[in-house]
Order: sequence, then C-alpha cells, then structure tokens
Amino acid sequence: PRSVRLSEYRPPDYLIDQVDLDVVLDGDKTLVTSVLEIRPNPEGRSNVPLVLDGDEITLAGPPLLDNDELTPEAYVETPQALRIHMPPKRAFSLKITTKLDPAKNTKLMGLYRSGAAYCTQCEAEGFRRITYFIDRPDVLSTYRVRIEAGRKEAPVLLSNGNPVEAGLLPNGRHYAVWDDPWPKPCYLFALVGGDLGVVRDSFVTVSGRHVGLAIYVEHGKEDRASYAMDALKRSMKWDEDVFGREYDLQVFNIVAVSDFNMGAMENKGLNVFNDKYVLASGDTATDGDYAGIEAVIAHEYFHNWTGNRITCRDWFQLCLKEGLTVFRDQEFTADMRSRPVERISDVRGLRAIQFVEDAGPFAHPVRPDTYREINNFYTATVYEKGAEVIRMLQALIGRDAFRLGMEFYFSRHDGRAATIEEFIACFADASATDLSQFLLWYSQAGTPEVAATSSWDEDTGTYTLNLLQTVPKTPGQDIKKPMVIPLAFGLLGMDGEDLPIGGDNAESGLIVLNKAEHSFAFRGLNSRPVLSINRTFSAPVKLTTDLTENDLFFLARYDSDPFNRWQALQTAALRVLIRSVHAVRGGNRPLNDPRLAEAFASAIADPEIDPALLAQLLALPSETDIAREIGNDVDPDAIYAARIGLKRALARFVRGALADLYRGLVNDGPYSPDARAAGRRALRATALDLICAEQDDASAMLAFAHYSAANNMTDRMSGLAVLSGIDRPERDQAFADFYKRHKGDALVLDKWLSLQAVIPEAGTLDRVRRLMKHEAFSMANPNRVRALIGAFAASNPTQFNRADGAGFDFLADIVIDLDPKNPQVAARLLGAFRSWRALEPGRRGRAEFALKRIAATDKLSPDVSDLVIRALA
Ligand code: BAL
Ligand code: ZN
Repeated sequence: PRSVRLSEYRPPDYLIDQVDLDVVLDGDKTLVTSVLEIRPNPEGRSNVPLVLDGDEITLAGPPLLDNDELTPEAYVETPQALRIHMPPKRAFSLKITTKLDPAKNTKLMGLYRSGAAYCTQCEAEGFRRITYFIDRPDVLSTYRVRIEAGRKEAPVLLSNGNPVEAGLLPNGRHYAVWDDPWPKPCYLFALVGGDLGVVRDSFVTVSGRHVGLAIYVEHGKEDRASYAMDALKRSMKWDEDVFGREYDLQVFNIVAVSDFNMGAMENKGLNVFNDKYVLASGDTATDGDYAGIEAVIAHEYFHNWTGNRITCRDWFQLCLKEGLTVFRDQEFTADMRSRPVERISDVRGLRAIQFVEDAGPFAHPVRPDTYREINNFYTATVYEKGAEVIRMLQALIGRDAFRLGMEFYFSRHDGRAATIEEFIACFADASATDLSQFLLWYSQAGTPEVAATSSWDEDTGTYTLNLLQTVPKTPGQDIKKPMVIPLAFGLLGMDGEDLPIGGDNAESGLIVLNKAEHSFAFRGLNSRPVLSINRTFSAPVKLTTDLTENDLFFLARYDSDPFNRWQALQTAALRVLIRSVHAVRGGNRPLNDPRLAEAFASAIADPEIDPALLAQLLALPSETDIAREIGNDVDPDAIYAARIGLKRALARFVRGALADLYRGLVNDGPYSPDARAAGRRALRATALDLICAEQDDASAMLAFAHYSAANNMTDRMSGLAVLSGIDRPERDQAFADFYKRHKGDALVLDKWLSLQAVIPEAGTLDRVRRLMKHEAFSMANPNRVRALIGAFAASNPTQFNRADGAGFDFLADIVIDLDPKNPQVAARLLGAFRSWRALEPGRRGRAEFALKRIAATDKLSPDVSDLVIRALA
C-alpha cells in the first residue's frame, strides 16, 4: 500500500456543504441515494476533477449533476473512486445511488448487519463503503437522513442529530427522517435500523434544555443498561462542571451491537457501542467491566466536544481528539472513583502496552508523519501517550492556564477541523509560554529515559540531584532532541515528612527538564533526604535512580504521594525479579527479598490504607513489566518462574495477615458496583491470589470455595481466575459449572474463553484449538476472537511465546485466515508481535519465521501487510 504523508497535506479541492441521504434498508437490495451540495474550495486547486472515494460499492445508475444525468464520458467509476472529469466551477448538486449488501459486509466497516440490526461504522474510512464521498475529516457537512425499512424487521430507525419526521409506508414499510444541524465529517455519520429494546431517561442541561436519552439493546437485555445510563448522565454533568461543555442536540442515543471492531464510536448524537461496554448486571459483569463501561460511555460522550464539534484536519492529527478525550475520561474516572488508584491503573496500562509499543518495531510518534493504513494507528501511543502529553501540558502551565487554554480551543475552533499546532497555540497563548520544544512530544517516538543520580554533602547540608535524559532511537528516527519533561518531586526527611523545598528552579515541587543534563542543589538540609521523583507519574518516562532498596521501602511506607508509594514497591520488586530471572536462567532457584515481604506486611498493617490502593500495592509487576524492563534476550519461562517464585515466598511470609485480610473482607450484602465495594472485592481477590500461590490441593479447595460462594460475577471470576492456574479437578469442575450457568450469554462466555486461553501451561494451545470448535466461539465475531485468540496472544506470555514456535505459527494461521474477512481484527491480533525482537534468539527466530510466512501470503489487506512490513523492517 501507498504511504500517505503529513508533509503532503493539501486542502480539499471541493467542499460538500449539505448531504441528503436516502437509505432504503432491504437486505441485499439496500440502496443509498445521496444528494451532495458541492462547491469548489477557494483554498483548493481549481479546474481539477472531482474525485469521490469509494470502496466495494457500485453505482446503481449514472450520477445526476444538477438533476441531469451525466454522460458516460463525463465520469468514471473505479474500484476506489468515482471521478467526475470536469465539474462546474460553481456550486452544484450531485445525486448518486449505490447498491449495498450489508449482510455480506464481514469487515464491519460501512453499513453491515449485527444480529437483529443494520448498523454502521465509518471511522476512519468507512463512509466510502456506503456512498461515494470526499472521505476526509476536513470536509464538514450538515446531514439530513431519511431511512426506510420494513416495520417488522426494523421498527427502530436512527441516525445523527434530531428526529424530524416519521411515518408509515405501504407494504409494511415505514420511514424516519433525521436532521443533524452541526457540520461534521463523514466519519461521524451513523445509521441504525433494527428490532431493538430501549431504555429511556432524560437530562436537563445547565441552561435548562431537555435532552431525551435512550440506550438501545437486544430485546431482553434492557435491565443490563442501567449502569451505562447512569454513567452517561454523570458524564454529561461532569463535562458541564469541569469543562463548561453543554450538550447540543434534543436527543442522545446509544446503540449496543454485538459485532463491533472497536470498543465504541462517537458518531454525533448516535454513539454505537460494542455491547461489552454497555451491558452489565451484578451476575454478568465484573467490577472491571463496570469501570470499563463508565470510562467508555464517558469517553464517547466527551468526544461530542473534543472530536465532533472540533474535529481533526487530517488523520495524522488523530491524537488531537483521542489523546485529549482519553485525558478527559481519565480525569472523569479519577473524580468518580479514587484518583491515585485510577492513576496507578492507567500507568500500568500505559507501560504494559504503550511502552512496549514504543520500544519495538511499531513505535511511532503520538502524531505520526506517515501511514500506509490509518486503521493501524488507533494505538496506545496515539490514545494513551497522547493523554499523557495533555497531562504534562497541564502540569507545565498549571491548572488555571490549562483551563483557559481549553476555553480558547473551544471558542477558536468550534465547528472546524483543527491541528495539533492550533491546539498547542491555545495553551501557549493562555500561559504566555513558548511551547515549541514541548511539541517534540508529538513528533519524537520512543520513551524518554531519565537517569537520576545524587550526591550528599554532609558538611554543607547540600543535596545535589543530577538528571540526564536520553530518547532512544526508533524506526526512522535515529537522532533525537532533548524533550521538555515535567517531573513532580519531593524530598523526604528522616521522619518520612516532605521537607520544604528551596533551591534552583524547584520551589514548586516541579522540575522541568529541557536539556540533556541538569543539576539541582538543595541546601541547608539536616540530613540526607530521600528523593521521591516523577510523583503521580507526571511524565511518561523510564526512570532510573540511585535510590537504594532501603530508600524504596522507606518511600513505600512514607511517601505522601500514593502513586510513588506504589511505584517504590514496584521498583523494589522489579529489581528482585530481574536478578531472579538471571538466577533462574543460570539453573538456580528463584530469589526473594525478605525486606519486600516486610514492606508487604507493613502495607497490610496500615490501618488508614484504602483497600483498592492496597490491592495495587500487593500486586507484583506483571510478566510483561519484567520482560520490558529486561529489554532483550527475553525468556518468558524464566520470567514466569521468577515471578511465581517471588509470589510464593512473599505469600508464605505474610500468610497469617493475608488470611485475616481475606476473612475480614467478606461481604454478604447485595452487590453494588460502587468504587468502595469494588476496592474491597479487589483486595480480597488479591489476598486469595497470594494465599493460593502454592497452587496445591489446599489452594484449589479455597479458590473453589470462593468461586462457589460468590453472589456476583466479580467474585466468581476472581475464584475462577485463581483456579485456572491450578491443575486440579476443581478447575475443570468450575469451568464446567460456569459454562452451564452462563450458556447462551456470549459476553459472559467471553470471560470463560479468555481465562482458559491464558493458562500458563503447555496444554493451553491445544485447549484454545479445541475451544475454537466450541459452540460458544465464532470467528465471525470480533469479541469472541479477541476473547479467545487475542487473550492467548496478548496475555499468555509463556504459551504464545512457546519455545517451539507453535504459538507464533498458530497466530500466523489465524491472521492469514481472518485477513480477507476482517482485516482490522486480523491486524489487531498481529500486535502480539510488538516485542518479538526482544525475545531470546531461539524464539526470535521462530517469531520471524511466522511473520515471514504472513508476509509471503498473497493478497494481504493493507492493514496486515503494513504491520508485517513494519514488524520485519
Ligand atoms: N474514535 C474511535 C473510537 C473512540 O476512540 O472513541
Ligand atoms: Zn476516542
């Protein structure tokens, strides 16, 4: 596929002001007629052909220009475009009719069938699969959409904007007309037609306008939509309170569908959701699912301003809406739940995926400057690192200037398609700061590394802190410039209290790096302080320090920043784990550090601690964390052995305390998904996991008892998750029981599939193969594929990376098989190869072999071919 480059951006030659769509939903005879009001763009080139994008669609007849049929010489239809050779040099209308067969659309882009509904997905380039159009985000139009369908087949007919008309037609058919007054790019178009249940509510905006809210779900699932509705209302209120953003239509509709490539989509006034992010009840969803629903509902709603009212000029600017909207949804969650726990969980996610992406062949800047397939750039770098960049901006200029900058952004760019430069200019103006160096965060890939070393002069009471930053090479970027890195910090005195901070550039508890090297002196101290740096993870960097293990345990106990308490324990544990991996590879037993166990014991004994935070403190770094820290010559089996060895040793040391904790957290009351109750369940599950680390008969019994006593899905899953790692009869008994209980409930069975896929045992690959033939599985449904195959590839480090290469071969077969049907999902699975070069030579060779086999396959989609090219480059 051809590369698209940011440097080659040109404004569109034509603009489309108004779109009138008439969609007749009728199985394989579905027809879409569009009337486009087009005019030459004064900023574009003149006297050039009009090229409308298309993909797997065909004209039903000749286009009409100002109501006159075009002659065959006047246009040409190719597989990728409709080209009008010499359009008028003035405004004109173009009428086009295309024929579609939604049921045959297995790519789930454009107009397709999901269960009982017709639905659409247009971001990034799906609208061209519905009608010919200038399919780029800087062409903004208002839309009027008429939908017609059989009354029985599709009693519900929805599109963007406000409902204006509906009525009956002969032959059991009916229609509805929707009008969206807000100009939008076509990627925000949506349409739904189907037989769906609905839950309704309403919201009164800050200025007193009444908004009708509706969530459409499969019939019989209405009772599972109440939490999503509650999250929606809280999101609407929060955006008014915190960002001053009011909703702007008479209705806000959400439709949950079961076949969806992404999590959800922010179409104007008509969000379409993967049902996984809508449906929840205490018996079917875990606390994690509830949190996911709250975050995704908020995210899509927040897009109404950051994404829809202000969109992106081109797809290179994707982070303009995504990074900002992730930042907004993270802030929402922090306000709704525990801020430190949200931060820890976001940083865990960032490191597990984005840091790994940034260190491997798929590394790219937050704003890429070239792409072959834009679908491959809906990444952790664009989303999560993009959010970190916004968070740093807020830290650098302060909250007040940040809010003012957001106000500038909303007022200057409303109704327009903007760029990162325009966005950053708002904050430069609001803070009277030069942010040109800060823009490097958008253009330089790779995770910056900051090394902190210190010296202490007892005689003068001076503590000197030296900070050195480097940015590693990434594909296509060998030379890097120093970045602007805001590091929140504190110095702890011997009593564990923060010392008053004086000294160079550091009065505010924030050090800002903008050169390769800095040195800061802190004078007049009575004793050597302990440094707590990158508090709240103020910058997304890899930090190394000369803190001793004792310093780390001191921080774990006393740091006033809960994030760094957690971080200190993680760092200490990682140091042990890495030494242990080397020991294991040298044929020795896994290592332990009694001080870590004491730190665990003292955290458990802390009477003040929030259970959700304690659950995080007691969770060891993941296998992925360890692999990332090791960086090369990675042996996943040794990592697994080191980690389980340390877990067992720690659990033995604090056994009594864990047992008390576990018993003390029982809750027999009715299930509530609130953060406090969820935190207690999370801690109880962590205690269970540690108590059962031996994976012996007693562990199997306890985990089975936990599973059996559960009165909600969260507890049931935590029991089953622990059992899944214990090869005892109770495991199969529980898996069988779970299946019986939830047979027919696909979303719940996804959990069952995933847990089996991540068992770290040699038999798992065969189990996954068997499960692919199970009635609960379907290759046609993205959630099923991700639950089973995605979980195996992304979350089972020892078995996906099997030494014999069978895991890689399996994934290669799946990708090759799935690619022609659903290239986006196939390409996502390939992400599991994001760190293949870091593996030890044997596994690396086998991974390369599998990747080369994919690369050699005929007719790969642009999605998959782009990724294999980059993986092997
Ligand atoms: N725009 C794609 C889905 C999302 O990020 O909300
Ligand atoms: Zn988004």
